[in-house]
Amino acid sequence: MHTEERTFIAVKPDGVRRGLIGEILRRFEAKGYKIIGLKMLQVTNEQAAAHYAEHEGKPFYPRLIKYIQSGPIVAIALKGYNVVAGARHMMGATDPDKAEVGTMRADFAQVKEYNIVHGSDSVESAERELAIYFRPEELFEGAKSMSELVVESLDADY
Ligand code: IDP
Ligand code: MG
Repeated sequence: MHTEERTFIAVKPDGVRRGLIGEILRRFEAKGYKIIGLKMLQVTNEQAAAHYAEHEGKPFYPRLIKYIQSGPIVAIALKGYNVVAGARHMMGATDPDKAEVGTMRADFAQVKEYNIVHGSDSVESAERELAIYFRPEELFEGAKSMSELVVESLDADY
């Protein structure tokens, strides 16, 4: 049986600064993924360390931590079929010069230090990262789609 996944996306500080919040949200919405959580926030030291724990000790780690805290991010929780891999496909490779044209990183970024958007790399990472940035009650899993509401309104007994 196919099940829907959840993933964690962030418009990184350079994406926010560049005015790309709407464009990034637009692309994911147009794909058909459901936005179940959304907020702008300043990443704390604790959140940055937890988010990028796998990169601790790498040469670029100190700059990465500074970058993700260099301004507000927009945290996005998405839900959909195969959304973890699908969203990363839409974002493109880490290095914008290697990303396929048409992906967000290829279209809007130049270097991997400033690649505008983050997306979880597995279902396990997604659940871990969602918990860093969202409380359970901030994720609106059960929100009905417009088509469900339309059918309900047509079936209303009045
Ligand atoms: P991903 O974001 O495509 O999953 P990761 O390898 O998980 O890529 O790296 C996390 C983030 O760290 C990247 O998005 C990028 O901002 C930064 N980064 C990765 N590799 C380098 C590097 O070699 N130099 C500078 N920054 C890097
Ligand atoms: Mg990664």
